[in-house]
Amino acid sequence: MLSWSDVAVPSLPGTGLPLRLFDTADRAVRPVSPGKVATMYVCGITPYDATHMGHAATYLAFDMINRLWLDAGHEVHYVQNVTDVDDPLFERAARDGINWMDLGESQVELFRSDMIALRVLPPRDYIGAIESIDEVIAMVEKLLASGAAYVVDDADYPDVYFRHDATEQFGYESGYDRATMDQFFAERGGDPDRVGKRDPLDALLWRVEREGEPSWPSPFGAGRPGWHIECSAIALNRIGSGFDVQGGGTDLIFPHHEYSAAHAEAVTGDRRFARHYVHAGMIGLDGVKMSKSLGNLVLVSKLTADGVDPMAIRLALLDGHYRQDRFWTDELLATAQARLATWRHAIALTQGPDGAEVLARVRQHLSDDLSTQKALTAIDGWAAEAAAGRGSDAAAPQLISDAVDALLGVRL
Ligand code: 5CA
Ligand code: ZN
Repeated sequence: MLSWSDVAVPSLPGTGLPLRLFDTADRAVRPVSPGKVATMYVCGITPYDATHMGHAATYLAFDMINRLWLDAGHEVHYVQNVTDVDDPLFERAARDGINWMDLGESQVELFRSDMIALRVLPPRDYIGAIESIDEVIAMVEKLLASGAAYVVDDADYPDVYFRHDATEQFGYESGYDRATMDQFFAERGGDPDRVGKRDPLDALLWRVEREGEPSWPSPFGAGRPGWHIECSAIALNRIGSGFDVQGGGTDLIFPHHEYSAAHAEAVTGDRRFARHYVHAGMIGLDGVKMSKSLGNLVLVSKLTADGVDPMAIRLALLDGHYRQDRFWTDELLATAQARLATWRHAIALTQGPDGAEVLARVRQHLSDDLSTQKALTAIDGWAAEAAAGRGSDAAAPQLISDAVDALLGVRL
């Protein structure tokens, strides 16, 4: 699938600091230690509705990681999927009387334009579920051959399921107990009551064709992939087992990332699919999580169509810690708009306080589990001083402008 167009990143003097991030599996902030090429897989959208502030916040968090790696001298191999075959697409398309593939394509196109507006760096590989069906089939074959998967006892619909306990370490990513797993499995796309499964927590790998649903041929019957195996296959085939960061929102901790990891680990025999599991908090509106299924959405495209500067949206979303659940409010946007104007005024001045010192502090805050708010405050301090006529560093306005662009993704 076509990724979106590249975004220019100014180079900065010196190099960035090694990044430390909270790892969901280890439940601690610890160093990410990539090699020359840093590798990241972030779960992409299910394209049945446009980009809302929750999606935007999550992709911005991972864009920050991408930018910090580049600043620290790494090359970044970033992979993202698009879940372009799934029930919500069929339901929305049927409701609106359109073709589900056309719906997917149009929403992916809208997502791309929103990402470009927000200056999110594009993934190197942007891969649809439809494009990866052969990869999924190859993995399911391996899982069946090793006994990690089985065909349910159902003559009409012999779907293929994954034995959740196929690997010894299952459950390490979320750290949840069985009761919590059962609850989230049921709430987030699982089918605990499916007749013929050996255990309620076993997860769908291949769903054989049902009347009126799309299907692709496979050795285990025409059908379509389950959800978790899509991300296992796409990541494994591009950045391999033991890649640096697996990302998404906290709603993907379980079951999605637990099973993506377990499917891959059952195939490779490795104990850890990703070295860091990183999750962004949920963005809500008026007290509830923003979600396509609830329909309480603030869309990036709606705000930009109303004339809101996408850089203000970006600043608003960075004005909060990425791991914190938080709310989108008009006040948050107004604060960001004022901040953007203040910064733009300051970088248009002919001099200001020492820019290199501010850059060092911004790098330090961001490398500490993406402390974006502290980074914004550091820039605020510089801008206030510059506006007050203090400081005589003539190179500072350009340096700050470049640092804000390269590290925060905000073009002033
Ligand atoms: N296609 C799957 C992942 S393979 C999926 O979850 N798609 S999605 O469109 O529902 O979500 C895309 C990304 O946005 C996921 O990482 C999800 O965790 C994140 N997300 C969804 N809603 C919110 C929200 N309200 N706040 C923050 N992030 C959110
Ligand atoms: Zn995913």
